[in-house]
Amino acid sequence: MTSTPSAPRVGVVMGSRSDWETMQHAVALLERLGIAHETRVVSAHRTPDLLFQYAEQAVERGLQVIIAGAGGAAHLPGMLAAKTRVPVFGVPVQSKALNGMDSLLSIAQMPTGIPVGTLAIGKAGAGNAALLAAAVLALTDPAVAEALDAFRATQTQDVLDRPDPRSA
Ligand code: RP5
Repeated sequence: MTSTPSAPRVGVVMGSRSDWETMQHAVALLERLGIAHETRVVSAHRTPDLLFQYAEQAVERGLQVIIAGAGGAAHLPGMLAAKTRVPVFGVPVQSKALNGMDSLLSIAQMPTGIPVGTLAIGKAGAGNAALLAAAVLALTDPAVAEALDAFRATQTQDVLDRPDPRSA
C-alpha cells in the first residue's frame, strides 16, 4: 500500500497488480487535486477475506469514497458496495479476452439496493472516477472544491487556447 501522509479519504483498490496500468490514472488525478488517498490490491476471488475486511473497516477508517477497478469477472466493486455504505465507483479494466465488455457489465448490472457508480472502460473511467470522488468531497471541503474548479477551468482554457488541431 502507498498513501499520502494524511489519513486517506479515498481508497483506490484494484483486483490485481495488472490493473495498475489503468488505475494509475485515477491516482494521478487525486494527487493533482491534493486529495489524500491510498492504493491497494484487493482481489474478490484471490483474497475474499481481505475484501470483506477492507469494506467493513472503510467507514471507521474515514474513507469517504472507494474507487474500485477490476477486469473480467469484475466482482470487486459490487462486493465492496455490498459490505459498506461508503460510495463505490467502479472502473471496468479493459480485459484481453473481451476488451472490457465483461468488466463493464459485471460492474454495471447491480441489483436494486446495492449501487455501484460505474465509469467508462479503461483510462477515461479511472480518471473520471477520481474526478467524481473529488466532486463528492467538494460538497463539504472548500479546498477540494477550489482544486476541482481550477482543474476544470484549466481544461477548458487548454481547448480554447489551441483551436487548430494541426498546431502543437
Ligand atoms: C481481475 O482479473 C483483475 O481485476 C484483473 O483485471 C484480471 C486479471 O488479473 P491477473 O490475472 O492479471 O492478476 O480479478
